[in-house]
Amino acid sequence: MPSAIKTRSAILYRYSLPMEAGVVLRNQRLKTRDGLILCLSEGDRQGWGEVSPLPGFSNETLEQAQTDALEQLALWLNNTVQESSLPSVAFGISCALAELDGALPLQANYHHAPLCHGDPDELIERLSDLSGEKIAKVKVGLYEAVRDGLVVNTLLEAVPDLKLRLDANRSWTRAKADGFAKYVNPSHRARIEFLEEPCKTRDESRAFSQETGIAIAWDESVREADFVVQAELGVSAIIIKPTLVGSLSRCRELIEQAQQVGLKAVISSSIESSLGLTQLARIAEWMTPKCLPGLDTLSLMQAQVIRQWPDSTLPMLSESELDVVWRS
Ligand code: OSB
Ligand code: MG
Repeated sequence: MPSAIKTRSAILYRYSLPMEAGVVLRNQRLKTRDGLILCLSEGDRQGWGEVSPLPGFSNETLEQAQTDALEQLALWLNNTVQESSLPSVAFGISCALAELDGALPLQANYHHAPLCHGDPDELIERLSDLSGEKIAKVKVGLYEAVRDGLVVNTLLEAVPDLKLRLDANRSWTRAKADGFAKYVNPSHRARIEFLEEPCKTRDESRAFSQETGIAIAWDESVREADFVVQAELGVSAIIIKPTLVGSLSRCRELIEQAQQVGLKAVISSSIESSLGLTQLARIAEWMTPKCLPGLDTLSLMQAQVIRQWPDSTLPMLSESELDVVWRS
């Protein structure tokens, strides 16, 4: 409809948010989280999306994402959308288009697995305020594997209805992973919903799981070229980080493949701003309604952007406080 084309407009914003001191990702300190926010308008409807490649995880840089996002916006204004090859751009544009079409439901799953970075007492405190299913996520592999094992054992002992998700980010050798497992009481192991990527290779992780009875999940592997979604002994879930995976339809495809073979699909954050994070909560409710998403990353930032995460008291940056990169 040519008349609809005339009413289209787009804005691209850029944000830079200070992070809490000490957020370290893959051995690099993240002092600020930088990203792009786009707003598509058509008639009186709007759709927003976030394009924030994550340093150390995304293959594209923010500069590359910005160049590509600008091309995509120009294409959209010309009514010739095509999916970007950069996952962060494909994700952000597809969210904005889905909002514009009313395809992304407003209902959201704001329950998420609280993230523990080391202090078990602080986690136990937070769990006591939690309503519903008690699932927490603990980052392991940062300190001694033995200490991680003791922390996990202590948590499972202290909170009888707790289930844990653990994440080692491929930091262990088989020997270290075994050192961890040794300290986790075998009768508690079934309450480890999964341990993400314990070892440096997938083969080592599979063998670890089969020999210890601790379920594992694929996260980094999902983004590797040779990865195939399949049922495997000891594997209980795949982690889906849409900013690293791509468009909503690509995410949907992975989720369906996982569900078909009996794997959980867990929507998870790549440290998006509150705008992207609230959309991930909506995507989780929409596409994985029975599964708690991994979205406990807002507290790593010192501000929110445009959309409020429920109950967050962080200050909010509005549109007028963001830098405009480009507007049509
Ligand atoms: O290791 O899974 C990770 C966030 C950014 C980059 C990598 C990771 C994460 C998270 C997100 O852990 C939180 C979650 O999955 O619960
Ligand atoms: Mg992970």
